[in-house]
Amino acid sequence: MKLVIAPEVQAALDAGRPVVALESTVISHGLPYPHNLELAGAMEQEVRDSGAVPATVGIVAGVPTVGMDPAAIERFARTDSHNRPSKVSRRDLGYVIAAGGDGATTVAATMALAHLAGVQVFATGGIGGVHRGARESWDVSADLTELARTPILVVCAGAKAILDLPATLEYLETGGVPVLGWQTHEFPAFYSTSSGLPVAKAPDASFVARAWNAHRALGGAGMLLAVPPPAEYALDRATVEAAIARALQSASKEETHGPAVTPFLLAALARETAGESVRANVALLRQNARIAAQVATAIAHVLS
Ligand code: PSU
Ligand code: MN
Repeated sequence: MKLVIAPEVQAALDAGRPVVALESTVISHGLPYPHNLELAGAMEQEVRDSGAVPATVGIVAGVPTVGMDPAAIERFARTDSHNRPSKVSRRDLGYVIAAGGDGATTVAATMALAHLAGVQVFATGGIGGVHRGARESWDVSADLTELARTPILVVCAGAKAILDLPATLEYLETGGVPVLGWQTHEFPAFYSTSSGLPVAKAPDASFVARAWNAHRALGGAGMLLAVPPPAEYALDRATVEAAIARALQSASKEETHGPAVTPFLLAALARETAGESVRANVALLRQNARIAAQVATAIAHVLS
């Protein structure tokens, strides 16, 4: 299988300099155009400004790519319902590569490709998790099983608020996936800072680097660093919950299933909150890119 690693990314990896992977599903399915295109550029810039090299990951015309070029990123962003790269989770990688199409990688698929390239740190918004009603639907994101098997440190704002957060944390514990809170004892709820669920607190990037290295030395795989959204953009938890309840209702009315559920709910939530959820999403993604670069830098220092 051919794997393309951008020359700048390869050079950084060879020299032991920090690299941060970024996913492409959030570009093609997570945010509306043009917010998604601006965001993709802004995340790469945040990583650079903090001294690391960004590597946006996706399947470009059938080729798994770590470090997509601006033209490919723009193609993934300029989409509508008739023309959209497929959403590629771990199970879909082989198919999309064989078919030769464009594929936007989820957290799970991005982790798989980033690890293959030798990248250790990855910044995203919210991971997938256990869906509400999973007892009936069995809808548990492959992001969770990937975290249990692939050694990547994922910097996120927790799991998407549309999920069952307590069940998601239970699942991560079962998989041996550490969940650290960035300067907080509370698991963030993506759009809002508080979920009421406790996690272990990481005070700074060098602490995260040491915890990561110890976890890896002990045979652990994935790890989560959960960063609360910036306070000035965070939404009130009760408002978000009410909007989610309405979004879930329309999802069940329209009988949305499978991979379509997450994009459907995110779009419904954007409508329900008059775009406030999109502003919060963009702000937290940029912040996560910045903190991921600091952590990748700390890991590179500990190793050298
Ligand atoms: N969080 C967001 N926007 C997104 C996603 C997460 O704010 O678009 C994407 C990520 O790529 C994540 C995926 O891996 O949704 C999870 O989808 P599913 O629940 O179908 O596994
Ligand atoms: Mn799912």
